[in-house]
Amino acid sequence: MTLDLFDNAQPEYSQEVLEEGAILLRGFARASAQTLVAAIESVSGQAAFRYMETPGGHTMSAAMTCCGELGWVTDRRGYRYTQNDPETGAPWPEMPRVFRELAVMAAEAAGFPGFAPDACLINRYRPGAKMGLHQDRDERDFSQPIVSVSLGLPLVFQFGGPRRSDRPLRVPLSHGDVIVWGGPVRRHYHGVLTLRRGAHPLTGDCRYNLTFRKAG
Ligand code: MD3
Ligand code: FE
Repeated sequence: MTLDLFDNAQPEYSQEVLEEGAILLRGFARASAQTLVAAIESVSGQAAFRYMETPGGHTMSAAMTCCGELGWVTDRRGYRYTQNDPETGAPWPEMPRVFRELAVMAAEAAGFPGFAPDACLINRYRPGAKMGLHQDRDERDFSQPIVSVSLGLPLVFQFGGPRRSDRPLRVPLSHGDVIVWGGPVRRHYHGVLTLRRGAHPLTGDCRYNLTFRKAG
């Protein structure tokens, strides 16, 4: 790890353990937020945000795009990781350096050194968008954590247990918050409640969420 990795770290952040293996780093991404949003714009200029269809035929209310060696897609055929954007046939855009550095630093700060993400899913929520309780289980290696970064408008995150019926904890997430999920909680159900209207100085009427994964 080189020193310049730390240039993107927010000096003022606080650490909160939601549950063993679920570490909330409040404000960790605040100092790099402007660079992160510019990088989101660069990625989405190459691989546009799109509303994907679920295998059940529903259209997701969050728009998505990806970067890195692998990208997550869903359509009528199912959920999977692909090397190419199905919309263009081109490889997913490279993972911006600021993305990778932030994810690696956050994982390290939470006790997961050596995180090597090969996929970043970018979710864009506009008012009215939500994500129901689900598990992330399309990745090959569950020993690696997932790092999630919230940017823009705040919302309420739902953190459940290993069964869909487990009552979820509600966690308000705001701009710059990062959560690292590793160990057994990596398989827990989670989702987000409907995004409320608002205006954020950096993102306007939306919230972005970045999730970094080791998928392959
Ligand atoms: C807990 N995204 O992209 S981030 C997803 O806010 C996703 O866009 C939500 O769930 C969002 O799959 C939630 C927090 C998160 C992400 C992955 C997890 C929590 C997680 C994986 C395992 C356990
Ligand atoms: Fe998820």
